Parts: sequence; C-alpha cells; structure tokens
Amino acid sequence: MRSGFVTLVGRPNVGKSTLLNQILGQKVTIVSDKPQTTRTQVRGVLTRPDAQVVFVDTPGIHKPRTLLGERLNDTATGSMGDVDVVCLLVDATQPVGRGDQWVGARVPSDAIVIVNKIDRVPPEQVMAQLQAASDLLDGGDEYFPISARTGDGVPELVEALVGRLPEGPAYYPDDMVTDVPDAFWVAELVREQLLAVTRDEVPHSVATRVTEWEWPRVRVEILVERESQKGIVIGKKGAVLKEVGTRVRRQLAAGAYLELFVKVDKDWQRKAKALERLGY
Ligand SMILES: Nc1nc2c(ncn2[C@@H]2O[C@H](COP(=O)(O)OP(=O)(O)OP(=O)(O)O)[C@@H](O)[C@H]2O)c(=O)[nH]1
Ligand SMILES: [Mg+2]
Repeated sequence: MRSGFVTLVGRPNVGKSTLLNQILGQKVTIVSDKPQTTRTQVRGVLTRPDAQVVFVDTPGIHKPRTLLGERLNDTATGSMGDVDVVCLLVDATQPVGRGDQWVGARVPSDAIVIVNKIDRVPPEQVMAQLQAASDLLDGGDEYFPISARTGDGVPELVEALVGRLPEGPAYYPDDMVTDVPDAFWVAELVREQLLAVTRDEVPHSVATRVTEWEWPRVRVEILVERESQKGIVIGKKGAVLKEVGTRVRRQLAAGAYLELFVKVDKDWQRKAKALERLGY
C-alpha cells in the first residue's frame, strides 16, 4: 500500500479543479471559466486497493491586488510544504509566460509539470508547450500532457503519482472522498452558479456563506461589494437568483429548500474580519 499527499498548483484558470474532479470521477470542487474560482484548499481522496492519494486543490497563484488575493496565494503556497508530490499545471492554450514563471519559482524543483487542455490545441503546440513548461523548473524531469476535461492522459498521470508516493497506510476511511463540510459545499455551489451567470467585475466581488442550516432548509447569504452589484445578482424580478437556486438544487439531495439573500459588504475582499468569517 502506498499513500500520501499530492498538491495541484498553477496560475488561475489552468484547470486544477477540473483535474481533481476528473481524477475522482466526482465533483468535489467548483469550476468556472473565471479566474480565481477556488479560494480554499480542497482535499479529494482517491482510494484504490493498492494506494490512497490525498489530492489538494488550491487557489490559482497570481499577482495579488487585495487582501483576499494575498490570502489565496498564501493558501496555495502553504499547501506545498509537507506534501509528497507537487503538480505544477500550465495551460496548453496560453503562452507559458510571466505568470507561470512566477509560480514556477515558488514550487519545488522536483515538481511534476502538467500541460492541460490538450484537447484544445494541435499536437505540435502540445510539444512546444511541454518544451516551454520544462524551462520553468530546473530539476523537474517528468512532464504530462493531459486533458482534464476529456480525461486524456489522466490515468497515466495518476499511475506516475502513485509511483512517487512512499509506502504507508491509508489516512482516510476508504469511503471518504472529500473533507469539505456540507454547508461549505452548498455555499460553493451557489458561488459556482453565480460565476456562471454573472460577468465583468461581479464574479470577483461575490462571496457566499451558509447562515442557517435546518435541512432541508438552507439559508445562503451572498455578499457583493457594491450596491450596483446587488441588482445584477438578484436579476430582473429575481430572475438571476431564481436560476441560480434551480441549478444548485439539482445538485443537492431531493427536497432541499434554498433561501438566497444578497447583502452588500463594502470591500469585504480587503477586510480581514470578513475574510475570516468566510473561511478564506
Ligand atoms: N478545453 C478544456 N477546458 C478545460 C480543461 N480543463 C479545464 N478547462 C476549463 O478551464 C476553465 C478553468 O477551469 P478550473 O478547473 O476552474 O481552473 P482552476 O485552475 O481550478 O482555476 P482557479 O480555481 O481559478 O485557480 C473552466 O472553464 C474549465 O472548464 C481541459 O482539459 N480542456
Ligand atoms: Mg480551481
């Protein structure tokens, strides 16, 4: 039996969360096409007869502009200490640039480099990206082209990761897939749908939190930073909230009753107290 921890790091939007969900065959972390979707560490556990791998999804590492941004970076970089393997993801569809170099300088040199989204580019570009990505680390010697979306290359990656883990016992019960608490998960699903339906500056300004949990009744507070964003999130005659509620309920156990409330908390992203309350 092999066991250990594998953390997934990279710039925002490279597909870390999509990869974790693909590996587990189950959604444990939210995904969106907007950068900075993941705001906490999310653990996902893969248990097989011969191995248990505890994956850690992390926020995208970026140049921070707010206290929230700094927290996200700290959460991501903090996840790399004390793990067995660090995976550095890069996006095959974007030039490997300053953002990746910035991340590359912060990961251990024996990290595994993963070029993701190969379903979107021709094979020549995959090769070029692998080459460019290999320059990010001096010591690294393993590179994996994958598509987190289609699963292409993922089994080979998982085998290589298991091979790097030390022998050891399972850390978690074999039926445990994630450590995310139910209330946090519902709040995340609401945020995911808000990210899907809103645009411009709104996605970054949104935070969600469960304030009451009397299953099947769950009350979720949606924070925005400005009065003008409140109207956008509510929508005409509440249309946006209604749509978000419907999409989230479909992903919950039958009978769930969601109450969504929008509140303005000016500049919550810059306030330590607000961030603490949100668990960021
Ligand atoms: N075509 C394609 N799209 C992908 C792939 N992997 C992820 N995506 C898309 O890329 C976007 C970002 O995916 P996420 O998994 O949220 O990225 P992330 O790295 O977790 O982003 P942050 O949490 O913001 O750091 C989403 O729109 C995904 O659907 C892939 O292999 N192929
Ligand atoms: Mg993510």
